[in-house]
Amino acid sequence: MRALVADDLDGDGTPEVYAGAGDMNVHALSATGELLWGIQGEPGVPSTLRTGEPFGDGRRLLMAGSGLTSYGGRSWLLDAQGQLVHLYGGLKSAAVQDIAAADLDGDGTPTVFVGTARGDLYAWAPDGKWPNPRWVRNFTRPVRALAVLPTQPGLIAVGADSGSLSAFDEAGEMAWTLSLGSAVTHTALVRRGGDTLLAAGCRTGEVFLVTLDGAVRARVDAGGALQEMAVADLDGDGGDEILAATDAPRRLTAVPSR
Ligand SMILES: [Ca+2]
Ligand SMILES: [Ca+2]
Repeated sequence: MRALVADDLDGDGTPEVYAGAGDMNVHALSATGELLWGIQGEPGVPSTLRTGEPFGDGRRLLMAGSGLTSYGGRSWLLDAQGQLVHLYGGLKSAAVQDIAAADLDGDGTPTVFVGTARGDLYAWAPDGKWPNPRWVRNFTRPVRALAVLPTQPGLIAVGADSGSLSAFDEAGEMAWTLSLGSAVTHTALVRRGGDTLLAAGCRTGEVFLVTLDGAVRARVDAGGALQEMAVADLDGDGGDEILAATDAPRRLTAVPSR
């Protein structure tokens, strides 16, 4: 199993579970664990699964990206019934690392952002076709993590192995960039005292808290190689804790919100 996401794509009030597996299939399960369907969207292991509304029409769709063993490095959209809605890419040998869909400029049309192991961030029109993305930016090293920033207008934040954390508007103009000194592998939005901040987790285990206009506010060290990061308000005080799973040492650290 390479990727998991739960969302109510069919809108019946109960989430389904979607799993990307090593058999190259995306599997859908009901909330009670019943297998609904499994389909192969394209040759390659669906190692990235996200959900969103890439057409801005209220239709929630599954956004899947090929990672391991992919030769195409493509991304595709599936509906709740497992029907292929659209395919992006032709990104030869570039494994997809993260996908996000957002209408950052509020014009009613979202953009589908795809970050790849070749270091490219592709911005696709929802119905865009290879080889004509809206724009491409290259980070020289693999792109690892995307985050949609709730600014006005919105921005897409991009973390890359080069250690850069950057934010772009929907037209592809860079709003700000930081060099964090170590590969930025995870990003998440964090609530702190009425503010929203961007947490950027680095491979070394350092987690930077960054304002949405690109200023480093704090840095904590999870003390090991970062494997996975999540945020949750564990103590219910209105501020999010940051959960960091590390290797060497293998442990789970909760960074308190205060
Ligand atoms: Ca449902
Ligand atoms: Ca837009």
